[in-house]
Amino acid sequence: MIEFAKSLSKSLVGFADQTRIDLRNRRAMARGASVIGAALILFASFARADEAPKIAEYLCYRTTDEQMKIDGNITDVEWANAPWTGDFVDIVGKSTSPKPQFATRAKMLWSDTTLYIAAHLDETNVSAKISDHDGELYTGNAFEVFIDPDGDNQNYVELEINALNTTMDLTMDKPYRDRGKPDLSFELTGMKTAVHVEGTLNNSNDTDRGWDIEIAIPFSALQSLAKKPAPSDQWRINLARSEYVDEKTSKYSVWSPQAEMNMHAPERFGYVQFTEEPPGKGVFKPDPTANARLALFKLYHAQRLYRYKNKHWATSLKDMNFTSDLPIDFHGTPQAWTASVTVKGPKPMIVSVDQESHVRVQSRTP
Ligand SMILES: [Ca+2]
Ligand SMILES: [Ca+2]
Ligand SMILES: [Ca+2]
Repeated sequence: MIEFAKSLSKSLVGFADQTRIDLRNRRAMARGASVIGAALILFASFARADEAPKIAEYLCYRTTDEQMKIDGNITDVEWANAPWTGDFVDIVGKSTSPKPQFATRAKMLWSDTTLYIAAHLDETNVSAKISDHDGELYTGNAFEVFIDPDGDNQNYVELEINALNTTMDLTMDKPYRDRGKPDLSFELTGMKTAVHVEGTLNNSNDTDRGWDIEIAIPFSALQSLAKKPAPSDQWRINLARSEYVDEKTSKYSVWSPQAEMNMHAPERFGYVQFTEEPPGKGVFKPDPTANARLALFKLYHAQRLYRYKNKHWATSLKDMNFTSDLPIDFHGTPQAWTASVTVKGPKPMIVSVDQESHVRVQSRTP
């Protein structure tokens, strides 16, 4: 069995390195139930445990215009002071990963009421088919936004938009790998979106330049997930683009590298820090729990590999041959486990993760 797992692991990691997502697999992933999908995600993540690329960071400045016009024009004065993200990278984000075929970059702004997102996607053949809201947008080229405001890996939003300005929005109670379920009935109420095509839509007889997207998400639409942000708060957000390279196969490029072929690993979403500083003057403050989270998710993936081989969770770190630079407090039974790391500093905290990748941060009483 272990030999089989090893050879499967090898072939799946090889496959995952191509960072292509077969349509059939995407459908299964959307339903959250594919055995191959689960194994592939498992091994892809295991392969990168020690060499995960850096999680992206962004300073989100306030807009001076409380009523930004959402018309798809992202070159106007409102957006001038918002910095571009770097060009999106391959979803796995290894130094050896291929460069995405087309460049993608994005900007974000905020106001008292609203999170604004702009994106530019280079594209030689802008196309979109689905026109019904909450339709299967993943069957075509799309831009995607993932938002986990409180960074607990549970109860996060996925938004997809195509070049017809069709949207699909849903919440996940937890990631698919943890048996989470999508809730398509969730609506980003009051959201405004617009798309501007630089070229011709659904006409492959010419060469297009790309498409621009402008999105305004009212914080009130996220009230079931989070309070609206205060200055210096950080939310976990990722931005992604799926691009079909043939009829059945899409490739992902992302703002924050996911380190595996799986968008539904919220611990890899980027850090967006809301600031009131004037444009260009803000300072990004690294998350004090970041190293604890990295150590705990390395353990989480080791546990998943252990369970794959043994059909139950490990009950000690020794069972997994797991070592860590940070001292980890571990409690587990074959059915459930939790692990925590104490973060020292002026405000000591205990960061924990459990078998459903639920992250909790508590202040430690002295
Ligand atoms: Ca959450
Ligand atoms: Ca919906
Ligand atoms: Ca065209």
